[in-house]
Amino acid sequence: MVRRLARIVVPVLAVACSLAQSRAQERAADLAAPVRLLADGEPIDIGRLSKFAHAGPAFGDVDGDGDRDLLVGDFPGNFWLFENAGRDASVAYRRGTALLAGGAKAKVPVY
Ligand SMILES: [Ca+2]
Repeated sequence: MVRRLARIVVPVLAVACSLAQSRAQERAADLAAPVRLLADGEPIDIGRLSKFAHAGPAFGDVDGDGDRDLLVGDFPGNFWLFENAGRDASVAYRRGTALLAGGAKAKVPVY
């Protein structure tokens, strides 16, 4: 009896899991297409600033002028600031520069 029940339940569960996975993939497909951010009209490429291209971006008002700038941390522990010369609704990032802290390049030790 248990084997007969398992022959019915297992295929039903497999179909249910397959449908749930398909719906999850459909929802993921609803995301907007990625947008390449520009700085001074050129695509932002951390690989050009850092010898390692791994990047951790964050948005925040770094310079205190009321709009969100782009701050990117890289793998060696440096930070690159892309000042927003526009507004939050229509960003215009300037070319990336090293973030300074106390007059020196900000850096987080990486072990
Ligand atoms: Ca700002």
